Amino acid sequence: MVTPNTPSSYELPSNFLWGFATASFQIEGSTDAGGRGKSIWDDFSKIPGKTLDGRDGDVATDSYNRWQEDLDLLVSYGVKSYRFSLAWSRIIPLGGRDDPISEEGIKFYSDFIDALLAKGITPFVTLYHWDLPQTLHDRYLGWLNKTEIVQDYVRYARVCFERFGDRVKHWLTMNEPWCISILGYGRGVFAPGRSSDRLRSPEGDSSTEPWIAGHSVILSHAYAVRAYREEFKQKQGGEIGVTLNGDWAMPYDDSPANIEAAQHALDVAIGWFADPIYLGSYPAYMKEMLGDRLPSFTEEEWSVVKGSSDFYGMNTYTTNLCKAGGEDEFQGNVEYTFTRPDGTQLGTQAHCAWLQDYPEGFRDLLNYLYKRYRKPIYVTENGFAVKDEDKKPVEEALHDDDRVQYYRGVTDSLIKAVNEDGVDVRAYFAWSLLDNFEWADGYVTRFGVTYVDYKTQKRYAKDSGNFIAKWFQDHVQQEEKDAPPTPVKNAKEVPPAHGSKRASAVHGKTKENSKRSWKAPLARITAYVSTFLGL
Ligand code: GBH
Repeated sequence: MVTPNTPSSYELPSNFLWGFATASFQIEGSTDAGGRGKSIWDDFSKIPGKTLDGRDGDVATDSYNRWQEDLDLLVSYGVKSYRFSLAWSRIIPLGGRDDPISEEGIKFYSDFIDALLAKGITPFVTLYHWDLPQTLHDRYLGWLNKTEIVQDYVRYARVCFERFGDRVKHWLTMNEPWCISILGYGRGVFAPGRSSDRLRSPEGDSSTEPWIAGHSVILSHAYAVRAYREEFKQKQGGEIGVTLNGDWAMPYDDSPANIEAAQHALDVAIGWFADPIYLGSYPAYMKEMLGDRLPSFTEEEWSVVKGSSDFYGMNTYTTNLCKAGGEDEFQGNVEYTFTRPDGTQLGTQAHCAWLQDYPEGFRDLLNYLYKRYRKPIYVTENGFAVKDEDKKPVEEALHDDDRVQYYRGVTDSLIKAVNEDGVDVRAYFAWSLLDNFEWADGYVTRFGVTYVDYKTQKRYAKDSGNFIAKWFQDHVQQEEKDAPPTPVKNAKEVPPAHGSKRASAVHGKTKENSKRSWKAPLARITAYVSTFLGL
């Protein structure tokens, strides 16, 4: 176990946003309340065998009823921002562009947004986190029908901009297009559960549908962004982008085939969406692997897709060691392992098989994304599920050492990426505020920094929640406005900062502080120059 040695002078800028993330279906419950229409997860999660523990999302963490309690929790952690998602079928119960809007649904989110703002918490809003209105699936197979879904999604997005955009300044169009497409239409493990595997699904074609779904997701995102920029941005002044999942890919060893395999893994996990959106083209490997199964964009579509994200939204959890081979197109025909050639494990194993703790990979991924896509990065999800946490009594579960260790590692990587590598990172959201409905895992896998006792719905802060709160309070510079103005000529007389930055900032900007604030931009310039020189 390595204890990170973050240099004490490192910090994050005062406008850095940090907090926790959740998603509507994973926390709200109350699936019948307030006129909400069904989502594709409602019935899917009730089909025997679809969730590990056979449980559904009808109650979840009961946050539809307990949102005030959740808000108090956020306040107690001292967060600057909260990332949550809107349930499309609460706002438009039937989902479609000609279907009625539910004023009750609007009011629920509107009140919540007001309450966040009243506590000084910045809302960071995801429009779509996997809970497609069931009606749109029944009418035309949802994401498989590009012409219909693009229009319905854009109308939904417009309603949200109209009703919430006076107060919401940070929008995410889609959460993890790869998961929507591959897990929903390829592996068939997430709703709507389509797959070529007839033991899993009576319908579906895993060789074509995921790529079609992904195409619709990209276009829906892009046209919604265009609507925002043309009709709302000027008066509302917010920003909008997509958030992509993507774990760091490390070659298993230094054989050329495995080095290439790691890039192929990134091309399919990330490049499939990021290259069109940020660079205006598909990765060559996607075309090579899929041939004419990869849907192409018209010229007009390319012009809407390219440049359609104001920032890079990054969800990441782990690092995979990559070996060439295998026949899993969803991983780019690359095999993943956590076992190094010498037989050791990459890091601490989480409850879910796909996750081990490897903080160096987090830093490498930040560098890769920043160099390749050249956008400010918002880390919109990152987290860990402690092995067998569910089997522990509450008192024990609260001391979630492996999760604390995970966050120690990634925060150290984060601040080094900013201060040493010059990566422009502007936000960090840990997944998740609460233990919650973990999709196909049901409630067995717990990702929360707050423990939820599902029998009582009581919430208890875990050590990791307190760790994150303290770490960010210690490392994010205090806002200028909190400090009394310090005349520059007196700067020398101000004693150097000691102890927490919080305390030091109260005495104004010290010489040391102002020197520090140059460090990140300088590192950033150095990084740019070395990229241009091809270093
Ligand atoms: C996030 O996805 C989700 O946004 C969030 O809702 C969820 O609760 C959280 O993760 C924790 O799981 O072995 O082929 O099934 C994380 C990205 C990508 C991680 C797919 C798991 C498994 C691939 N996920 N990956 S597979």
